[in-house]
Amino acid sequence: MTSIETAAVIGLGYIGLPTAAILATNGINVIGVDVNQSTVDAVNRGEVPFVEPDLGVHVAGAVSQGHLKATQDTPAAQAYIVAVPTPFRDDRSADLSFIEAAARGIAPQLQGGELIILESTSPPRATRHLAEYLLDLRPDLSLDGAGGSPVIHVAHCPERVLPGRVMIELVTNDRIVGGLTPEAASLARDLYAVFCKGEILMTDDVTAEMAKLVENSYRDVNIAFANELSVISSKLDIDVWELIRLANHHPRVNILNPGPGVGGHCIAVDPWFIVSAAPTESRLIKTAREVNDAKPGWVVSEVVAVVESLVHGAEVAVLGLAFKANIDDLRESPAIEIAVDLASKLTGNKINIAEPHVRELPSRLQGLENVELMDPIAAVRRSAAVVLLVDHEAFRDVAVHLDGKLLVDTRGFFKG
Ligand code: SAJ
Repeated sequence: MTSIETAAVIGLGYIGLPTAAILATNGINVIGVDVNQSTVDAVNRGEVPFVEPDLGVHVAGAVSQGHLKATQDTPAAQAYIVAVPTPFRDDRSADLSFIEAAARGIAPQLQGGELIILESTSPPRATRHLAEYLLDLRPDLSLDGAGGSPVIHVAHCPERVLPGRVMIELVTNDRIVGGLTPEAASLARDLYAVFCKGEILMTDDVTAEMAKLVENSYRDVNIAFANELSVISSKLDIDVWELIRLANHHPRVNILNPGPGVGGHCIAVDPWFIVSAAPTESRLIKTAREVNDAKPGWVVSEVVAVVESLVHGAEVAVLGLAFKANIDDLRESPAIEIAVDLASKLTGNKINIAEPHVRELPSRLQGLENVELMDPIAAVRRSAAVVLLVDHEAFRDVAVHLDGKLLVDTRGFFKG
């Protein structure tokens, strides 16, 4: 049983808001903190500023019961959960400035006894950095009570939920809790046990940080294998989907799906944190990143070759901009890279983009003369070539309109 009654969640994004909502619907008084006033206002109205199944019901319920409210200012609380972005810099090292900004908000509120959990995906030793940063701001506190000083408890608890299934996986996934001290790990375990029905596994902070990075790198390496097979298969003129389907009949083979590249803010980012921490040793992990990052460029050259075989001025349908199926998240999306590149390479062709999960084109595609957002069937009907970039269910309906058109199906969507 946790003794924590009040928790502040710093960062109300794709992870922070679901975590705040699930804690609140399980009886914890939660104050969500975000720098963005429109996010704060939306949450206080019981609304969710992005698409995630079932999250709206949780937020609306928690706000109406008075268990969840949002503010721009970090309040006093017994626990702080930091769920802010950790992007990478140009040199691919992690940018911890959002974590430091969160710490500057928390530090003045600390009295001793608080639990501070870093949830953001972080490079090795980021949790230690957060603790040291807090203690620099508050030298009257300590991690071990040395000299009778009040203690703060610092832990890392990486999130591992899959966008699109967040509200289910928050409850059912196992969780890793890494404490700077065993007591910090126990306190964090007790807090997550309020809503987590999976196993809660305790370790130290750096192992917890690495576990999260390793999970996403494992997936990245396996997707890179599939993507490499798709390029090899194209060269050998064989169907990669059939190849993988056949190979996967082996009881110990499970090849993932090739695609237009790896997107999202996790799998395409996290492996770099490992590479940055151990550059000489991370050879496979680095190569996998490079293979996946090269895939959008390869798709563009395939599409350009197809379009060159068509009559001059033929229109091209591009289906999907999101980073994966059935979500509205366009961050780090290879589909956008491809669409932008096609628009600049195929200036004599109209690019008809369909993305049923957004109402307007992202800024990088706005104002381009040869690009228009339209509904999927209209896009396909007008076009001589069709490029499927995202396997949104909403695109099933276009299958009957593909006859006579040249198809570049980067996901094998129309095979299934
Ligand atoms: N993809 C492929 N082929 C595949 C699987 C995925 O090309 O066979 C592509 C997707 O289209 C997408 C990208 O990879 O562009 C990533 O998609 P994903 O569904 O594999 O993963 P994410 O980024 O949505 O979420 C991942 C998850 N990590 C793992 O599955 C190991 C999730 O559990 C993590 O919580 C999340 O990263 C995170 O926040 O780190």
